[in-house]
Amino acid sequence: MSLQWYPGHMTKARRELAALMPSQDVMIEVIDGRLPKASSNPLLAEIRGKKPVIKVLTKSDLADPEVTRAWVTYLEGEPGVKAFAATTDRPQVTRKRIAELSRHMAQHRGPDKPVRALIAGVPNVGKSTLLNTLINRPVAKVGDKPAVTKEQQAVTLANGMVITDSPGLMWPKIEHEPRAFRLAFAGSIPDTAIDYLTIGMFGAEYLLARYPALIVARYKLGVAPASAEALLVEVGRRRGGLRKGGIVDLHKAAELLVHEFRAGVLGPISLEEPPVDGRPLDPG
Ligand SMILES: Nc1nc2c(ncn2[C@@H]2O[C@H](COP(=O)(O)OP(=O)(O)OP(=O)(O)O)[C@@H](O)[C@H]2O)c(=O)[nH]1
Ligand SMILES: [Mg+2]
Repeated sequence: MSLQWYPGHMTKARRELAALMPSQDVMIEVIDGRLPKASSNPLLAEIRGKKPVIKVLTKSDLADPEVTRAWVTYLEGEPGVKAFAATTDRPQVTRKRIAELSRHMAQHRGPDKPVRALIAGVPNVGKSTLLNTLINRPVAKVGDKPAVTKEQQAVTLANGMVITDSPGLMWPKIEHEPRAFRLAFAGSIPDTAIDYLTIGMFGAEYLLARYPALIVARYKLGVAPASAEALLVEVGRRRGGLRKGGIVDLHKAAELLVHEFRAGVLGPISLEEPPVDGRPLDPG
């Protein structure tokens, strides 16, 4: 299954990002810490060209810490890239890291000229939240669904740095099925464009394979269910995903599982790991 979700405002967003980038010193690419590869938009690499990038792995409070550390090391192996894991619980750390890294990466600007940085990334990864953290005021609207931001918004920080937030950008067609499923499971694709059962089955299968103990603990199971469908049946029974007559509604159960994952209540979970031998990320 390939996935297509490229609403009209994104064509404009892409054009405006490309128009602004030449005047910027650094791109701050926001990626979801639970899926750093799937949430790296290949169009942004193209728009950025040879400009340096700070990759901010957001929602790292929801990700597996060991896997996140491996991702930061891996991503920093790429030329012109600095990376760090951020969470909304530690706003001072985020402000300090962004100030230091952008100054370091924009040395050509000299100490008297303000650094200009463009925040970009796929939808719902926390770009506007990052802008609000940096300016320490709620200047940008945020929301737990994709495509909240529709226009670029620039602010000037107390240290003079000029930061622009931008609308979440996808690309016209996601060919790689696991990538589409991860983005949908984590919430970067709107519910109207996905089928909960497909995404829930994908998530259930992955969670059982990689984090069975978290599943057993969360749903108070004696042992891990034998299949993804069996897990959805247990979720449906325990979380009110039942139709009349006590039959489990698998669609409803899948939706419940997806929302529990997104809210982080299953525990710290990463959906993908970096390539083991330091291979570059394939563009898929
Ligand atoms: N748990 C957790 N949630 C976060 C973090 N950062 C952002 N969020 C949540 O992620 C959701 C999306 O945040 P936004 O800042 O609106 O995301 P965005 O990338 O600007 O989204 P679009 O404008 O739609 O592209 C909100 O519900 C935020 O509260 C984080 O570090 N941890
Ligand atoms: Mg936004």
